[in-house]
Amino acid sequence: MDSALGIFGSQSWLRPAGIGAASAHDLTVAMAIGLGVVFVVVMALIALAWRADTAPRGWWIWSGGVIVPLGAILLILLGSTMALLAMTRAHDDALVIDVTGHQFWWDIVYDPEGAAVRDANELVLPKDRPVTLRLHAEDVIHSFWVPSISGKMDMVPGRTNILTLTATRTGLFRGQCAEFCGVGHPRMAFEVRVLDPGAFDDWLEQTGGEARKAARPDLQDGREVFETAGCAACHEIRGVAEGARMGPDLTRIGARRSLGAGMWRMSQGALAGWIADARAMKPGAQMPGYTQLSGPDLRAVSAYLASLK
Ligand code: HEC
Ligand SMILES: [Cu+2]
Repeated sequence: MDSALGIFGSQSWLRPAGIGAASAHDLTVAMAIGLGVVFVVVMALIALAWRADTAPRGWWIWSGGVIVPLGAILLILLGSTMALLAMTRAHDDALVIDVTGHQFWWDIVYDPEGAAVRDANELVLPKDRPVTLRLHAEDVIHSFWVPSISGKMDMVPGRTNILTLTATRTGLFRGQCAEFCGVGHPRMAFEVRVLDPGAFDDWLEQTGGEARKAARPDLQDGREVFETAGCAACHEIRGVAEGARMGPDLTRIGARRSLGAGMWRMSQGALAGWIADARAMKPGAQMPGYTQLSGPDLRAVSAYLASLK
């Protein structure tokens, strides 16, 4: 089976796609250049001192030893760091998205006080619009990080941390939990899709409603397996079984590119493998294996989930 690592495009801040990542990038480049200049100047001064035969005057010591390092360099660095921090604070007109870290997946609710559209394991963002992420954790500390777009922020149980970001380039990016949270931690990733604002609105509207109806008899069988095998104790499919939150929302599972929080390329085969034995595909996954399902039942339920787009 195809591992999904690396199919989600960029996870690099060297080609930034968000305001936070761009300023971190610019600050790093400016620091590297600035420190290069300081290095050359200091080396030149040492060479001069080596050749001079009188001791340096007080003025040299005050300016080179105190004023330049403290005043110029530290203040500039402090100022730009503060400006960067200010960018991560909340905006009034921003789109609000609740993101909750679970072992080892992501629950996502768009516009929680309005349309409240729930999805999981992929984050879709409108280009050039500020977004306020309200970060929560269900069980242990996780950390939200999309290196191409923004700096990271911890997700702490019982707290709400705010991260404001603005994506500036459409495309596919990769996010990753950045705080060790248990065995499944390295496999707690997600995909980030940045869409043009119009496409984002369409996507949100389409994602909001109930799940697509099971159109064929085999898909209806699959829905029945979902309802009778106990899946609905942990998973929601809007319009079929609602309210369970222990596992990712599956209303649009077939539309995700990846399965298992950014781990495997989505396909009916991967879904069947996952349902039969999730822990074989993702050590530590908090979902029981369903080896007892008959072959036809497993096929039907995975075909049904794949059809939910
Ligand atoms: C005890 C709760 C529980 C039950 C019961 C359960 N699951 Fe899960 N399921 C989870 C959890 C938790 C995850 C997330 C695991 C992870 O990614 O670490 C998950 C993940 C999944 C995923 C991947 C979702 C994604 O976004 O990639 C699918 C598909 C899935 N379950 C299908 C099923 C089906 C079908 C059944 C019934 C046959 C079922 N589950 C029963 C808890 C459960
Ligand atoms: Cu985590």
